[in-house]
Order: sequence, then C-alpha cells, then structure tokens
Amino acid sequence: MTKNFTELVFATMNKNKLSEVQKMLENSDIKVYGIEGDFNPEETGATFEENAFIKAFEAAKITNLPALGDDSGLVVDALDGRPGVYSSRYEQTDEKRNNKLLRELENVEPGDRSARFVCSMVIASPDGKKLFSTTETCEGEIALFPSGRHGFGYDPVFYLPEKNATMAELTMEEKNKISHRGKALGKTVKWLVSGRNS
Ligand code: ITT
Repeated sequence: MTKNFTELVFATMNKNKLSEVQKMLENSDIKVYGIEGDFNPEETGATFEENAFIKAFEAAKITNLPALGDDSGLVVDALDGRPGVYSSRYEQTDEKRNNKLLRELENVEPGDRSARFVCSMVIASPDGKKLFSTTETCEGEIALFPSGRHGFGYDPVFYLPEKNATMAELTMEEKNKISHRGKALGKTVKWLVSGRNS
C-alpha cells in the first residue's frame, strides 16, 4: 500500500474528536471521514497506542480503507496515572467524570495536581499493518473547580498555567494549537504528506 493517500476513515464515535480533526485539516487536501453506524470495538489494550491500533484496524477491516484510530485520555500524577486508558470508562458522563475527579483530588494541594492529556494516533491498513503511530501529550493541572464552555470531556477541569485558563476556556482553534490531539495530528499529517510528489 502506498502512503500517499488523501482519504482516511477516522475510527471514532466521538463527534468532538472528529470535528477537531476535520477543523485542523480543513485547509489541507486530506479528507477525513467519520464512520457510519455503531462502532465500538473492545478497548482491551494496556496502552493508548494499543487501543488506538485496535480501533484503527477494526475500522480499516470494515471499510477496506486505511483508518486512523485515536485513543486519548487524562493521566493524573496524584492518582498514579489514573484514569489513563480508562478515561472514558471512569464514569458514565462528562459531568460525572469531572465531578468524580474533583472529589478524588479534594485533599490534594494546588502544587500537587499535575496531569497530562495523552493522545495516540495510529493508522492501520485493512490487512492489519500498523502503518504509522505517534503519541503526544499536553501538560497541565487539575483545576479546583470546572470552568469554560468550549471543548469536551475533561477540558473544563484541565488548567493550563501558561494560558491562565482551562482547556474549555480556549476556542477550538486555540486548543488545537497546543493540545495532545493537535500535536499528534501534526505528526500524522507530516507522515501522510511526506513522500507525495516524490
Ligand atoms: P472513541 O473511542 O470512539 O474514539 P471515546 O470518547 O470513547 O471515543 P477514548 O476511548 O479515546 O474516546 O476516551 C477518551 C476519554 O478521554 C473520553 O472520556 C474523553 O472525553 C477524554 N478526552 C480525550 N480527549 C480529550 C480532550 O481533548 N479534551 C477533554 N477530554 C478528552
């Protein structure tokens, strides 16, 4: 398979992830399609990268096209790395997840609330080859209370000291410039376009 493809299926059911990635690629000649119907492969991997591959390979098999998988989440140092790969399974809704996180950190001092968003992106082929993989992070802290209306997931409780704002207080454009997903997609696009015209 050549890597000079311009169309990719994005192996996600998360509409927020899809719109962030489509926004980042709107001025490029790479088209990213969502996946139709129900898509919920079991995320049995021990790492973000393993789960990203599981999603990418499953979507590639279904569509017979190269597919991009994104597995991402929040790693909190004071919780020994939790929720980590279990970020989406930590609670049932974004609001419950954020409240649980703030409760778990109730007695943790502001200086000890370091955390990072992690995003692994993997491109897999329909025959199960891992064509590309990258893992990127965005460093921050868990805020004392939620703030902001943009973004999704843990964004309202993820505080960025250098911006003096939570991720949810940034616009999508601002978030995409610094986020784990923005950085991972930057590397992915670089790989996708390298080799074109050569
Ligand atoms: P897919 O598996 O279908 O892609 P998902 O939402 O279940 O969708 P993950 O398994 O990768 O995705 O779980 C990611 C969890 O981490 C989920 O709870 C998200 O809300 C959260 N998360 C990921 N990226 C985030 C971001 O940029 N901002 C805030 N929360 C994020």
